Amino acid sequence: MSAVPPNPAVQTVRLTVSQAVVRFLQAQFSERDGVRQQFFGGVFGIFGHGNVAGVGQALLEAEEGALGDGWEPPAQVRYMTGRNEQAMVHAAVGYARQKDRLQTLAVTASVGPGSSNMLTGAALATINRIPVLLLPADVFATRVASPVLQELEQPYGYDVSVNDAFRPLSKFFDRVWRPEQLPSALLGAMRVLTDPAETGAATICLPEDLQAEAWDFPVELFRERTWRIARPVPEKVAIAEAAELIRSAKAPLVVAGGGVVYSQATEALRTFVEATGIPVGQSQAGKGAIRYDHPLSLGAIGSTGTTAANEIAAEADVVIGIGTRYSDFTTGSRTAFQNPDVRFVNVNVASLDAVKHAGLPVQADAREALEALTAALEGFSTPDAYRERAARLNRAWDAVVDRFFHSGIGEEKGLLAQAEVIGAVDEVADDRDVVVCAAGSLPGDLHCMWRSRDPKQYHVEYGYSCMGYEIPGGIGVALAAPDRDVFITVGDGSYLMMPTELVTAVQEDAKVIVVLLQNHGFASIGALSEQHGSQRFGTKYRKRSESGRLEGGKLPVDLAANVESLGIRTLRAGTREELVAALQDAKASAESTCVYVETDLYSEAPDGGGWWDVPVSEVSHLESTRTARTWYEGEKRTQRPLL
Ligand SMILES: Cc1ncc(C[n+]2csc(CCOP(=O)(O)OP(=O)(O)O)c2C)c(N)n1
Ligand SMILES: [Mg+2]
Repeated sequence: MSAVPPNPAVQTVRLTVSQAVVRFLQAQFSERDGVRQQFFGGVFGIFGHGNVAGVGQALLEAEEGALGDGWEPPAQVRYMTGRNEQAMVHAAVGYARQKDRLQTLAVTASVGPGSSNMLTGAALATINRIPVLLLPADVFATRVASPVLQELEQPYGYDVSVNDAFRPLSKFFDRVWRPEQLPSALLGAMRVLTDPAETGAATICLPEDLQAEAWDFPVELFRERTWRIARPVPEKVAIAEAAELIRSAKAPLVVAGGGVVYSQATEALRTFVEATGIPVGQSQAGKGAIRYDHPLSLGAIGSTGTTAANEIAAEADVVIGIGTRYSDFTTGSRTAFQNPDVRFVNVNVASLDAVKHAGLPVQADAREALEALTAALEGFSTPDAYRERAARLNRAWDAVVDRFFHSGIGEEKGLLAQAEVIGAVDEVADDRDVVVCAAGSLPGDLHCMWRSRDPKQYHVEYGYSCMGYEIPGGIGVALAAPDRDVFITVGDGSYLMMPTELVTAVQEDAKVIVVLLQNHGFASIGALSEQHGSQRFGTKYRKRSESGRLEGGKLPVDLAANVESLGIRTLRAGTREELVAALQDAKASAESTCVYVETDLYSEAPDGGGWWDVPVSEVSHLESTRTARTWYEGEKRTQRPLL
């Protein structure tokens, strides 16, 4: 306590730092377009000695309503126990993404491994630009008993802890050594979480002794606050320049990214493209920006794109990126745009993205910019022939998808192809249901084949493409949207990485439908390995054989039984009819269900002509590698710097 007496006019309340944190969380709201909502829909946690008697005690007090001083929480923040800290962050990301970043969850973890388990989740949130509040516990501020259990000691600095690893992964990072610092840390985190250009993981480290320490907090810290999520308007000159460039285009193309969806600009996009006749390719996060059957929708673009989008992209002279960060999958590792004179117009709230590919930056909210561009392009349209070509390409791709969905290969081979499984999910899912995925061969197949009918239907985490996101991320979606069915599509590898949050789904009565595809290994990386000359090395789940290599029999694991053991009803499907029936059963049920299906590791996906830069060894004694290297060097020749 400071020796200087405090200002007697400032009303204070004596609380622990943890009690102050929880009280603050209950008083935060966000608002956009006149709609206001509680910002923190809940807190996920796993307690250990680092947070059990600090944040844990404060959450208990909040749940009991034992606040003593008559303070009425403006909103209740539900506490949920998770099973793995990384998974809890994934669930928070799933929740916030489903809520278009207008709401999120906070996550509390114990000191040391509990906190460092959240690092992957922090990176995932920041890369995908999704707000999550992380509250890792930290080592004693007072150092009275250092080193404490789970403390990493650094000889060069005693103020360094494991939590410093959050710094490069967070959009906001603070460690609160003294209670007086808490207000600025909380307000700083809120500023970043509610800023569409800056958002990502906000991390506030709370030393375990400080969590339990009391201070006379100014009462005004806990007043109800409404954070308006900004819609930055474009500069007039930027719109004028963009409109002039677009008017000069012969073959313009929109690349729609996640920003279109988060900004709820899908109607504005439709109006814009219908007025101008500019067709739309979509990134992974942008899928859903326009309905799959809109005549100007070209579907997925880039490495896992459609022939429709990639054919138009190859010729496009003006590419209008909207809310996209142009990842390598979107640009086919900078091979998708082959017109030598191609120019870019980039609508983005973040300057980082707005200037990419030497683009003309329109730094603004997607909806605001689309409305301004529609007005500025009055009277402009691409020729009818261009519109018709887009519609024709759309229909041609849809016919390809149809063939893959109904190939009948499963019946022929006695083992379903992955595309047949996606087709069955597509058939059973309602327009508003959500399909969730993150890693493996499913994201690529879903990207090019899923028929998005609603802006929030397609939820593939492909910024970090993190195996293990699927189940907790899907649970986050289910918590955010209990009025929609959530189909979590997950491969065996990703399932094994992080299945345990299914227990949390049972606990929270969060209904999910897990479609578990068992192909005994990595179809994705296996195919990648083969194409790149590495002969599928180490990509199958096999026992060690007599030769000493991992080439023996299949592992006798029963993943369906594993799901069942976690409290989830499981249906096994062998044929397409059985699969459709099981999915319908799962949809009709009020409970979570897993539909387990064995699929072919060598399933084929349609080829949309996209490329992805994955380097092949320059020298090798293996013929397979040398052949792949020759192919790779040829492909590299089509890559452009776009400077
Ligand atoms: C955490 C993590 N580790 C490694 C990878 C690299 N990786 C991408 S896909 C994949 C295999 C996924 O296997 P599975 O879920 O069975 O899907 P399949 O490839 O069989 O479709 C791996 C290892 C990753 N994306 N995330
Ligand atoms: Mg697999």
